[in-house]
Amino acid sequence: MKKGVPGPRSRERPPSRPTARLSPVARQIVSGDRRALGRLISDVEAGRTEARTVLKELHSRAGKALVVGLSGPLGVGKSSLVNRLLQHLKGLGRRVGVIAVDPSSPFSGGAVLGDRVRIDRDPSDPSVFFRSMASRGHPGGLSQSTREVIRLLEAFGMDTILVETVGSGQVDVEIHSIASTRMVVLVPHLGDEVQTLKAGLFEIADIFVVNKSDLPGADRAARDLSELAQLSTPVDGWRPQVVQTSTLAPSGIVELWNAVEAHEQALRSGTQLRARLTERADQELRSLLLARVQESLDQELRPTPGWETLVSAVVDRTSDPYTASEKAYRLLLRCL
Ligand SMILES: Nc1nc2c(ncn2[C@@H]2O[C@H](COP(=O)(O)OP(=O)(O)O)[C@@H](O)[C@H]2O)c(=O)[nH]1
Ligand SMILES: [Mg+2]
Repeated sequence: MKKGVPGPRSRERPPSRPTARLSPVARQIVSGDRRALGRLISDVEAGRTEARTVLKELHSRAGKALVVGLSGPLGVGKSSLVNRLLQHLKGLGRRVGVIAVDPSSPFSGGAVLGDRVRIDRDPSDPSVFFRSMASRGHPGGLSQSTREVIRLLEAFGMDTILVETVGSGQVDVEIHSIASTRMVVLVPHLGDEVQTLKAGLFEIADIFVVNKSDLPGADRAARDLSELAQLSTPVDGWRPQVVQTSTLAPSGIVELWNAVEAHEQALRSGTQLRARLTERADQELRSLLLARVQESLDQELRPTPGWETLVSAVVDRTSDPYTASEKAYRLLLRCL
């Protein structure tokens, strides 16, 4: 194990900090109560305020896990890779949390779309915890829920968190950027997949995975991606690496995990780790603040006569909406 990369850990829970001052629910989480964790995650997803209280308590206990994002188009084999990585990580003695941000990921036995892969899971295995998250709901936003579920899994004692998302636009890019190592998964015939990744995932890949390398064209695809990677500016000495895998054989899984560890090592020995953590904290604060402002707007400003007057003025064309919104902004500041 290289210096600075967390783990491998034993399957035993790490020595815990004193829990006497924690609330009962927070204590259940840090002591490894899976049912309590499941319930709290549901509270987080529903945006219940009780969850917020526990999240506050647990923040200082989180932040140490290696968070790995797997993103890319539907059907490229992300869930299959998660399966294979899990086997490897269990062999390393890691405790792994898996989050699939995908309504149709059948972790919980939901409908299986087409021939998509079901993650093998053993509910009694204490070293693994799965959660699939619906892409709808989430009053505070899907990205915020993801951050909070990661926080809970870390406090629960997971040292590795795998986050699977489907490459589809801005929300996916946002969730993907929560991870410290970001994999983008593709398959040998890259044409269409590369097009669908124009949303920006491509720029935030630390590792490109050419999965289904048992199919023809994998070498070619890997070469093309390596050439692209060579054009990028190295960050802390790291240029995106390209790894070929096949979950059928399986092959390339160990190499893939080694690339993750090498990337974490590069992050830790350079300036990027702090930069990424700062970017993540900045995004989270912004998202919480915007939610708070939105709440004040709906609950405190919109019911006031001042707001109604501004709206009427726009309707009567005695004010334009731009001027009215400036005035509304000043009114809102008074509400905050
Ligand atoms: N030939 C081949 N098929 C694979 C490989 N990995 C996954 N698949 C298949 O690709 C399909 C989609 O896999 P899945 O893991 O659900 O993809 P996801 O949508 O990206 O999570 C399934 O039928 C898998 O059996 C691979 O390495 N080689
Ligand atoms: Mg999947």
